[in-house]
Amino acid sequence: HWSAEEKQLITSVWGKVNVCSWDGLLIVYPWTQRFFDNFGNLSSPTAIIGNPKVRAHGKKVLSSFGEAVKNLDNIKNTYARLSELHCDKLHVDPENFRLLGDILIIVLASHFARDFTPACQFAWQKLVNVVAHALARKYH
Ligand code: ZNH
Repeated sequence: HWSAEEKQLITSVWGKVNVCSWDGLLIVYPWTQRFFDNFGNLSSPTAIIGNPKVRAHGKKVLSSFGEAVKNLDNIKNTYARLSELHCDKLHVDPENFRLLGDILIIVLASHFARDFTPACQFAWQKLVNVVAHALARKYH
């Protein structure tokens, strides 16, 4: 559950996000690339950053993440269908949701620098944990 301050910290930062942490995931944790063998050339960081399919997918994931920001009090239900999809169809190990959350925080912190206060870090850490948990919920 969220305090008014946490909600404010999350939405204020989210409103300014225009960076893509998806490339970061594929670069920092290269084994995550194996889910995207139909995306073409991922052989180097330059290839990843320049790859239009990676870019499109990053946008998709980030905008889906935005649904959590909009529905802070109902994240579980928001991701119920996606949790099933990632488990049953895509077979993505839920550990990867945690990795993506970590990268998102690092990207936000480096982007917002002094505005990324400890209180802000805390609220975002909580959010990425709740999202990862909600996405992992339908795994069995
Ligand atoms: Zn994911 C897909 C979201 C993470 C892998 N995804 C997807 C989609 C979405 C998402 C929305 C689309 C769906 C449809 O179409 O229906 N994700 C998401 C989110 C997150 C994620 C929100 C967090 C936050 N994913 C993830 C990770 C991984 C993944 C981490 C690994 C590494 N996904 C995936 C895949 C897919 C998806 C593989 C499919 C793609 C294609 O297209 O093929």
